[in-house]
Amino acid sequence: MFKRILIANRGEIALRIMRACRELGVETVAVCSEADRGSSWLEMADRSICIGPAPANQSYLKIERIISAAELGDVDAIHPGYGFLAENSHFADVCRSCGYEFIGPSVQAIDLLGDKNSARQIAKKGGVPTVPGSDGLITSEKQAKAIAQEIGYPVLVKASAGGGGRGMRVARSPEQLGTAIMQAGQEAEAAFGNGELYLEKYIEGPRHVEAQIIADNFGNVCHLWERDCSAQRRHQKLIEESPAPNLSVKTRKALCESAARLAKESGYTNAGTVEFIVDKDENYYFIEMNARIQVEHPVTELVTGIDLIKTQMIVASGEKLPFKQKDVEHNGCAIECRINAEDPDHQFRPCPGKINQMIIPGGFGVRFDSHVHSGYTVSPYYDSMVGKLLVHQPTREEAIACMVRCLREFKVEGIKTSIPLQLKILEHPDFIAGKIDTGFIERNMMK
Ligand code: MV4
Repeated sequence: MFKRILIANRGEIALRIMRACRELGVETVAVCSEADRGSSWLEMADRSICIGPAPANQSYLKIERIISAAELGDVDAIHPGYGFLAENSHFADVCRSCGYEFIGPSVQAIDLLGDKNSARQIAKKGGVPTVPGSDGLITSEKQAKAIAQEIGYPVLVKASAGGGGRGMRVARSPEQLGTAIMQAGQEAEAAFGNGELYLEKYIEGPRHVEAQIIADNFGNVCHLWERDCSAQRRHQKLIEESPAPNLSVKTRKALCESAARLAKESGYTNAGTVEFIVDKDENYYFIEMNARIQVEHPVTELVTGIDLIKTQMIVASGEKLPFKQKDVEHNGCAIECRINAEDPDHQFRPCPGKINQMIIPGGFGVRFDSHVHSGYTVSPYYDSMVGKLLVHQPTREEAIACMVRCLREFKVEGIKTSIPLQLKILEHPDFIAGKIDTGFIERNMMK
């Protein structure tokens, strides 16, 4: 195991990693921006180093400064958390070239999966279901129209360099397809410097189901079952749960085994998430893979009893996975609400400011992963997520009841939060019935 690691992140996930390290006997070096200096989560590190001004591109995204801090702190490895540099293959490469293990997948795997078209090709090769569409990139409008004619409209034009909903255009007719290709291509070129596009049949109102996987450096790959993340608005997840409701055991098993196969096929190591969309008839299709630990990883920790951050550390330090697929259990139901500082009266825009008072719920099967407390000021410079409230109960019905109880118990004064919206979702008859797809929130909550 490592002696000391640097955490190239902030807030909730930095604290989560410090806690895991403390339990493993691994020392931690935290980095922070000037805006975060003095924050209480930094006190949980053995040492903290200020690496620059508040804007992330001058601190948390500045590779040279992070490497300087790693040298100063004399660490063995770097954990990137999520966001910031987590899926930057150049950063992973620099870390390893400088002699610091990057706690994540190989540079090759990040690049292979970061390109959505190549990820799709790998999935096909591994027999993982993909959405009907182009065999590779779109090379001309004429070719795209021929493919669309064959698979049928509506179709979705997607950027190879996209992901998380960026660089996508729906086309419902040949006329729209020309425009969609032009717009998606320009947007992708401007945002990613890569205008490559591919085509898929557009699946209307799908569920978003993702499978957690973890792999060691010896070819052992396990899936840790799935999470349903359909409760999102504008690609911001609000509620995640496991197991996915209203999904047959057969589909769940097949989807999760497909995810493990994709990881195996791509030579993937460390923790990752394979995203699928599931249609009304329970057909599931691979859409993309996230080469990082995700925000919602504790949902999986609760139902499997496996500490994902510790397991990341174990496999990154060159040890074998401490469990086999047959040992991975799935017990009960876990639900997570991402508590965001946002204003429901103004299109849910971020609502930074000082938390004057905060009362955190507790009780049986309740977990709150957060770096904030009464008196903490939520910075306008970073993500507006202030914490993740999780419950773990024997059944979904009990988990919903527990989460509703907790959300009502939660008191946050000084800033507005997503709590009222999450309460409304959890009390909606369709959510309670598990009838939820990616259009649910816009359809039911935005009136
Ligand atoms: C799709 C789709 C329908 N059909 N692909 C959005 C983000 C990116 N991960 C892929 N996304 C989608 N791809 C096909 N062929 C619908 C979405 C989609 C979506 C997917 C997952 C979670 C939320 C979503 C919200 C809107 C659209």
